[in-house]
Amino acid sequence: MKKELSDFIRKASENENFIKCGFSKFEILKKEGELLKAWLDENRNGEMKWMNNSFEKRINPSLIQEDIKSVISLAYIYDTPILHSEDSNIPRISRYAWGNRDYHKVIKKKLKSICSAIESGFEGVKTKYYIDDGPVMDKTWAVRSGIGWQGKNTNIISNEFGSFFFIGTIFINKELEYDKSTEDLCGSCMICINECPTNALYDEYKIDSNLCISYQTIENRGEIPESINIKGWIFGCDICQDVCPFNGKKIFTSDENFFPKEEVFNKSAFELINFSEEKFNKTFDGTPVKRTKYTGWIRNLKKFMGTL
Ligand code: B12
Repeated sequence: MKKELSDFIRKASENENFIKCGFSKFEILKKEGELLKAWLDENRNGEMKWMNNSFEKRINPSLIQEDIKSVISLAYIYDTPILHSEDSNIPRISRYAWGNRDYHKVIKKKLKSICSAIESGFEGVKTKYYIDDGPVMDKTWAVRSGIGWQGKNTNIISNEFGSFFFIGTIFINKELEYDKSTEDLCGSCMICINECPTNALYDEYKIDSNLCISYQTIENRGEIPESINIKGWIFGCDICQDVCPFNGKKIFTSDENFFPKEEVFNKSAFELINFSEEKFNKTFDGTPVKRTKYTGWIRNLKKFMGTL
């Protein structure tokens, strides 16, 4: 059953175009939990207080589903060969968010289809799936499942595919053929740390969200501190991934959902700031950019234009 089920899941994930699928044994995340607690105690999560509130579930998913035996981690590439304009007057939206559809929706549908196939193919199997939408440590499980290692920029990096991929997580009540964790290949490289313009990567493998351009332009609901230069980014930031040597592999998605939205791609700040609230809502409906709301959109563009 173990082999048959594992093979079935690998095949189902391939059918949904995940580039990697790995399995790990379910355990309470003791060591990672301590690191997460230290991070939260130092307020490195900024105003993302939902991370404190769900701490116990994050380190012990059996509080979400009682009988978990294994964790399935899946990687879905979102990188495309399209490049941002080199013109520094053109604002940038990060690659994961510049497309036509929100990854939560796209990936959720795929995870749902995999889970339905597993549950109808094997009696007594129960699953629960997440894609950055629950109290789950997606990266920790991905490391344990052999998807990649956690790099110094804190993202999960695969030697074969780089790091421009989303991570889906499935909990399952059966044992599987577990994968080995992969070796950390960051070595003595410090490029991401040296290139982060706000020093958000305050130490190797450690990030302070308060200083991260991604946090400031997406999650922060208040003003962006004067001391933070958003370096041309108006939603998210890709600098620590763009400079990573493992991202030169040119492995791209063919999923249309993640190609840039024409109406906004490489458009001037003047054009973008003139969007009415109605136009903003219509343009970004069903995309990650909606998360910052119209007020965040205008705030980020004003900051970009130096008028904030
Ligand atoms: C909160 C959050 C953020 C926050 C905090 C970022 C962070 N690094 O945690 C902010 C808003 C800044 C953010 C930004 C981004 N995010 Co985000 N985010 C999350 C979220 C919801 C939780 C992550 C979490 O638990 N953080 C808690 C802290 C404690 O974790 P950590 O930084 O990994 O810290 C660990 C290390 O420091 C480690 N550690 C400490 N010392 C040492 C020493 C060594 C040697 C090692 C190996 C480790 C280690 O211990 C800590 C605990 O495990 C996840 C989705 C999820 N549910 O998991 C997505 C997620 C991490 N984000 C994702 C993405 C794509 C991004 C962005 C690229 C988006 C963008 N372009 O703007 C940026 C990347 C910025 C960056 N360098 O991390 C993807 C990452 C995919 C991948 N390949 O890794 C995820 C997994 C979503 C998904 N399911 O696909 N994000």
